[in-house]
Amino acid sequence: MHRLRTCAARLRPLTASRTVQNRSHKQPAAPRTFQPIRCFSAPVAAEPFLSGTSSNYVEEMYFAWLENPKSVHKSWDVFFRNANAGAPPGMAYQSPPPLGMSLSSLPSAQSLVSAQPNVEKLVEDHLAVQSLIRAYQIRGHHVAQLDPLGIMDADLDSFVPADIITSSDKLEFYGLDESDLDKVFRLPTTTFIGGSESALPLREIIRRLEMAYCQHIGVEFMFINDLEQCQWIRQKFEKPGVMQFTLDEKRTLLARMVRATRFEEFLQRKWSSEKRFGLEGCESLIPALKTIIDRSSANGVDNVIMGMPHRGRLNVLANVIRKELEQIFCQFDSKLEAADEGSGDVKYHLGMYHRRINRVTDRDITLSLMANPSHLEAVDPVVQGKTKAEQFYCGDTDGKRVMSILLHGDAAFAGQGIVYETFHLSDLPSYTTHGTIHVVVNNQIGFTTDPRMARSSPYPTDVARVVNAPIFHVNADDPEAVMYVCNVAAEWRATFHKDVVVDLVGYRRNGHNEMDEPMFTQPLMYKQIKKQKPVLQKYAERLTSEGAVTQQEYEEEISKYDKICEEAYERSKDEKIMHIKHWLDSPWPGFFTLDGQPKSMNCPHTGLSEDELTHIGEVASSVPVEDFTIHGGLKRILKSRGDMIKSRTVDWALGEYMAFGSLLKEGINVRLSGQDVERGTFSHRHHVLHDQNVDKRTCIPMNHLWPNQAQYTVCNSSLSEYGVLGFELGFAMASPNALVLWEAQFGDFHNTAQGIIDQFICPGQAKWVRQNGIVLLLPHGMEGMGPEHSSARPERFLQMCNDDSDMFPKITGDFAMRQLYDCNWIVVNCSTPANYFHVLRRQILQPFRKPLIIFTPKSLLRHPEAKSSFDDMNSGTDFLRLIPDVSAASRSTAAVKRLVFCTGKVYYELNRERTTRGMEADVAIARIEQLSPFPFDLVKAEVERFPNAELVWCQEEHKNQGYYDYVKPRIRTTINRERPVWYAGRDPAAAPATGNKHTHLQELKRFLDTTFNLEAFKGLS
Ligand SMILES: Cc1ncc(C[n+]2csc(CCOP(=O)(O)OP(=O)(O)O)c2C)c(N)n1
Ligand SMILES: [Mg+2]
Repeated sequence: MHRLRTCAARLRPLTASRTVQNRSHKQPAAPRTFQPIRCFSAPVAAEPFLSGTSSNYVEEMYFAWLENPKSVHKSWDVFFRNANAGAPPGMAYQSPPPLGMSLSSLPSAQSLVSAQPNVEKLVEDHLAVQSLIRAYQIRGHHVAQLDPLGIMDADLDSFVPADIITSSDKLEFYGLDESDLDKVFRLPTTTFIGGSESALPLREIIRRLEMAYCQHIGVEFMFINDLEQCQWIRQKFEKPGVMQFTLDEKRTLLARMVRATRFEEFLQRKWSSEKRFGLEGCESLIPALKTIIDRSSANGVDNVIMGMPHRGRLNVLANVIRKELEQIFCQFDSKLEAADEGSGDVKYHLGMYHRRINRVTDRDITLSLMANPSHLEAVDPVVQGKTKAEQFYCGDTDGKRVMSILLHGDAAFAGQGIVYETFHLSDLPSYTTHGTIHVVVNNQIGFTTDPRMARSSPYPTDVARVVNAPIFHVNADDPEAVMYVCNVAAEWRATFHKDVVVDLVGYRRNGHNEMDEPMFTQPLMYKQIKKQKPVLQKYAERLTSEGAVTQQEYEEEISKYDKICEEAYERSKDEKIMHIKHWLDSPWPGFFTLDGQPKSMNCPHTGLSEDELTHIGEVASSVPVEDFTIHGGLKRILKSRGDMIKSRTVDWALGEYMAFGSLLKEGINVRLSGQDVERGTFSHRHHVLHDQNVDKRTCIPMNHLWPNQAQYTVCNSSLSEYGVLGFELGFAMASPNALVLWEAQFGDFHNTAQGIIDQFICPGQAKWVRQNGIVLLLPHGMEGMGPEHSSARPERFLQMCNDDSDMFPKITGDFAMRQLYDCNWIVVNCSTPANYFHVLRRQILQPFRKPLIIFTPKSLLRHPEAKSSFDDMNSGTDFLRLIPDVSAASRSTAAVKRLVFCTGKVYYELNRERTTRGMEADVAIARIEQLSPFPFDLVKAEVERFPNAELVWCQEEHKNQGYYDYVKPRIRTTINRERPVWYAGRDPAAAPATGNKHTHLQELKRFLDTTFNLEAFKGLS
């Protein structure tokens, strides 16, 4: 039950006997008088050896000394004794005694301390008061009244910390008693409760601390290891009178509460049986967000990007982003037809983008809410990536113009690891958005699960402590307190550009959704909720009793908004067609036609002129800055690059260089992010050179290619996949004119980012009509490296492709482009550097955006045959979706007995084996480089070239993995199912690869045998 609160005015008197008994053994019976004395903070600051950061250390030592003088070094003991005894500045410090000498042999210390015995007691009492103040600053939030229901404690614990003064006997903890309550104490510089006073009676000190830290706001900040930031927060919450609002502010707040509340009531009245995940019980979220936005706008922010879960989303769309109400209401009409292609999404997932004038600041502001899946918190890194990109494009290097707001549910915030991953991006140079304001809609429940079963941390917000973000818990039934903390949060972000959390502690008036019965599982909580007066009513009563509004004004405000809703409802009936594109969170102005179509269905050739290739190659082989010493090994690598360029050849790394470098020339920004991407996990890339003699001096030659080129960002990420891939996806969302790539360290690690792949990348366009050109580079290949370092799981990506395996498509002139346009993503496995180069360039030169999944090789990075000539990259050349056989088999195609289709690096193993066995005339090998969308036309042509050949699909992966299940039905469709497609590859298996090198080689030998044994499939059909 609600904790019984006490404040200084109600402190219980101590009994005389206890007072005497408890104090007598601790204190000399000296008379106590109050007189100005040296307090710790001021004189210590005057000590010559103390400055800046050392004061934190001194503080620690000091508190340790207070608890037990023996716990610190003797020199500190002497110092604190002398300081307390009134030694003048500069005199308190004594050199440490030589080893072995006892404290008693230090005459000066002894004489100072013993000279003023009463002062010591005074100092102790002052220090006790300082400790008490500090206790409230650290632990006051544990006793703040945060739960509007008064049932639970927001920190899951009804324990009152021993050092918080809830009754006068608690004073004993500090060696104080009731008689000290009216004594005046000097206030330390680490508190602002005095306002203009520098000393206060203890009773008043406690009362003010209670007011600052134990009412409807609980502030958690003392873990922040920055004194300036702590002082800033203390000031915001401790200064007397900080929580005062003008009449206008109160009336605006009431009007916002009216809108928030009546919106939900309206939906409930009209569509009582529809799910909407209403905000009832936490309606103050709406004024909270509006306050944050108003204040941030006043501070110069003109673009706010938001991400949020289901709870209250429609309300936020209506009352914060200001989506037209009829557009929201028509979503409830089940007869509404979808006008757009794609599957669409439920109404509480859709995004939104709106540019408007902020009425409070009269400044332009763009608000967008990102579309998101049901997967709670998955949108967090996406919002951050999009925010970073918007900052990048407008040159907002310190986040003064663009900011993000993330909303969370209490259970999800505590439970989902992506929250932690996202926090860890917050201060990394290439990922920071310079401070995010997090708002937790803490209704103290997650579906049917109580907080005690949902988290092990006291608060749902504890995860934020890892990045030193202050956390402001606030009782959501006190709208003014909510508004206050939101103002402080916005100011914090504008001042320090760091994350901050507002924890809105409310309740959930209905079940998880409006159809759900909460009494099954939370009977007592819901009995209390039924009795709970709605926050709007409480606040209206408060303002009317204060005389801030009249009852009539309040009622008029309600009927005004109800009328707005009714009129919009009438208009919504005219909406016959639902356009998801009206719910776009990231429009790309100018990229499409006005109808949202690509401007053409052509892609220019992706090849480059000889000069461009040579120039990029030369920069890639050089150190383009003066006096820069690179590692000897790297010198050799650059030299061999130079040699390749002279012989008009590229390897994998150079192919990539050519693609990036040429796009930069064309004004396309390129961003490559992932673990260890700068050097490349396999040490092949070396995009960032490190001076061997000057710490942290680096050079990115890619940024020295052309005058006025676009920017190349290459950044090693934190060790996260889910967070970083989400971030890059968000970055890619902001503009179509950037090549954004995320590379997994080994391809299989992408599966810890599965939610981003399954929920955003694969179906994003279908759900939200929003294109995205992100590129995933997934190292893949069976190299005997064991189960976790072999497979990027092509089968999973292919299984999620939306092309039809059973339909042979109509082959028209623009078939290849149309196919790309229609697919949900592109999956390739290139076998040559030239093709890798082309597919990267095509990604930008094609007139629309699709996610591109590239399985990248490991052994081919240095394979002597995996090189391409400039001839394959010159002007007029293009990406090859299929590389036909070019061996002797192609000279006498009718005689060829077997046509082997494959993809990726296994081609080189097959080719070598064919040569070894002398079977060039018998076996043709064709490489399918673009797996999806499937090159039906080219496969058909290749099959027709070898009319008498058996068809085999060869892969190095296990049969139930890799490409077989995807490719086989499509080849069969291509050949009208007239002939079998045989399988040569590893047997089905549970793990992607063996950990045993010998087994690996055995398996390789076995499937190569099958591939080249022309009898292998005889008699089978
Ligand atoms: C990643 C994920 N796991 C599970 C769910 C299913 N789910 C939907 S809402 C919900 C409870 C969320 O509780 P909370 O975060 O406190 O938000 P609230 O609904 O209380 O606002 C759950 C478990 C989900 N949507 N996403
Ligand atoms: Mg909840």
